Amino acid sequence: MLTIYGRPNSSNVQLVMWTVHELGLANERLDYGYGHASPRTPDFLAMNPMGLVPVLRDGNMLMFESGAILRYLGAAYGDETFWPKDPKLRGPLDTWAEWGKLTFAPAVGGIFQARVRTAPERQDPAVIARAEAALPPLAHILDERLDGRDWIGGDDFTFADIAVGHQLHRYHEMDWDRPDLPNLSAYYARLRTRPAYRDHAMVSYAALTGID
Ligand SMILES: N[C@@H](CCC(=O)N[C@@H](CS)C(=O)NCC(=O)O)C(=O)O
Repeated sequence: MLTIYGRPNSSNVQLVMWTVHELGLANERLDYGYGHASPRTPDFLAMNPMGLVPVLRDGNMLMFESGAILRYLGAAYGDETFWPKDPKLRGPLDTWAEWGKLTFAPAVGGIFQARVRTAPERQDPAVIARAEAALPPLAHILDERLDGRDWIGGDDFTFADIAVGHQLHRYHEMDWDRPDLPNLSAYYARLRTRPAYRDHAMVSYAALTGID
């Protein structure tokens, strides 16, 4: 039994919960983080000194950092398609997983922070404009990657789709000037056919609106 500590409206918790359910793993999720139990108590800090969610417990093992958790779950429980053992097959997928987590997700997060989390009276048009300028070039890169491919790697759904796709709900739901990108739209439609995505990555962020 896996235990995941983290609130369901955290995008990083969503990444982990989507993975766990995509792989069909027995789990329990405990509500920690903003609006829930504090992740800054000594007990929680002993699990993650950053005081952030998600944290994963698998038996006696503890992990934080959602990207590392995704890779652990893939290596421990994924099949050859989801997590290829051959480094030459996994390397290109991991390239996109890293890009999704370290480049694309922060750019989505920039708009999310500026437009959603920041209360209207504290929103700064210059910050919003900068955030909205940063994302379209990355979305075009993703759209090109998806040209002729159903999934990030090609024909099969893999861990890379989770690292890239977990932010696409916010990408499509936020009120911003989204570019018209047909491959990306079709990819998002494909993601939405997956029950684990619908249940764990398409979570309302209403409770985060205007909190900063
Ligand atoms: N790099 C970390 C970032 C974790 C992170 O920033 N978590 C946020 C939620 S997405 C958090 O814990 N916020 C404070 C809180 O909810 O109390 C990861 O990928 O796991």
